[in-house]
Amino acid sequence: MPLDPETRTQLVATIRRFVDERLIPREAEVAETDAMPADIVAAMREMGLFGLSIAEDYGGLGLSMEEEALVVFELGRAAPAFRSMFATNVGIGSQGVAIDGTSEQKARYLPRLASGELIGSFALTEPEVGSDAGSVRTTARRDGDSYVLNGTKRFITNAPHAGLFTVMARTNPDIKGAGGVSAFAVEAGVPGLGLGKPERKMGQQGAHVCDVIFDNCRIPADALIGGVEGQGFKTAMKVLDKGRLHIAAACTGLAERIIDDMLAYAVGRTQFGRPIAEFQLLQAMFADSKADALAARALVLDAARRRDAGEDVSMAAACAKMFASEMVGRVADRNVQVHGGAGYIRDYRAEQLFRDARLFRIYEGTTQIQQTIIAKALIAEARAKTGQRDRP
Ligand code: COS
Repeated sequence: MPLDPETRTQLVATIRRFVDERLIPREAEVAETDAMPADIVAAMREMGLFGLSIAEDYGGLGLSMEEEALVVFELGRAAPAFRSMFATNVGIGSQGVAIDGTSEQKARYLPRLASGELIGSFALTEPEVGSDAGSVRTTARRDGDSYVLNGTKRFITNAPHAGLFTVMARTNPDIKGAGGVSAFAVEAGVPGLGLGKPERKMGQQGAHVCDVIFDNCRIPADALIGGVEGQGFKTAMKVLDKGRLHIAAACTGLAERIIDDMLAYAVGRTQFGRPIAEFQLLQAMFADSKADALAARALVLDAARRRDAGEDVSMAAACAKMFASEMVGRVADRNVQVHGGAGYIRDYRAEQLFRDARLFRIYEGTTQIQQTIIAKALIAEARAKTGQRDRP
């Protein structure tokens, strides 16, 4: 059920206040300590942020994609590590079960993911498998009432905190590509599941990433998401279609915040006897940044509404993710430039947000993968229109 306009406005305003009053003032502390304060996580739980996208029947807020985007525009204004804390529960760490899980799997996991009691993580990437997601090497061998998992997953966001992993593993070694992959809901703490040490990253301190290692890890057969083998790659792609819209919304929010920072600095800083905001070369940067952010907002909302209407938005989500992540990179770079020497100094936020924003062009599919998805869809459309076969 879509929220009525008044509730929606209130929700967005509440989140904006939370970001301004509770999150932005703690950015330096989180970046310094590389830890998320317990009181912030508790407040996020209380506000229902872990369950934004999970259906109300399972204790979530059950937001539509458009509503989620509006909320994430606001949340995206804080340093991205804050959003990362609950984002896997809203997106890639819950949606495998939410979209394709059996009713037992949904009942078992979604309420605890929605409340934030359980952190969900998405385990697709491997040391040898990144963009080529169909060539997963982790194996899941059926053995009676169990599957036995072997392999390593790499750079898994929130893995150090996770209680539940959505794991893509090959159940059919005879099918080399996507069709041999299945998705599993794997609980943390099962024997044979180990974690690597948290990685040291370029940015987003406070968000944690590590390897997940399966060494003869035995899980019950009913952990197979949806109960059907060979569907795991498609589950992952559906999860990522939604995830990419969420990321695009986060990029948009961050760009809008950075534009505010850029202007606040430029009206206060004087050179040549005038605020630097009065110089036209800088004004071009403000204008380009504003147009960039507005375009991303429009792109995200259009794709979100179309997803809510039941359309296939793979291509639109790829366009939104590609544009918004590249866009926030440009805006973050201009902000460093506007700040001049101060843009390179840790005590100002410009350099942190520049480093933080860099990840958006990489995870949940690089810009180059988004381009591939868009081009493939366009070529398929053109072939359908012209009646051309796939290959002459
Ligand atoms: N939704 C549902 N099904 C989808 C789909 C989608 N968005 N995209 C593809 N599929 C289906 C296809 O229809 C096809 O099904 P059939 O075999 O029944 O025809 C199957 O999945 C394989 O699709 P395809 O041949 O297009 O797969 P490719 O191996 O060419 O891979 C890309 C496509 C490159 C787009 C995919 O591997 C990808 O997204 N890679 C990036 C992964 C990523 O984002 N990694 C980041 C880590 S997660 S943080």
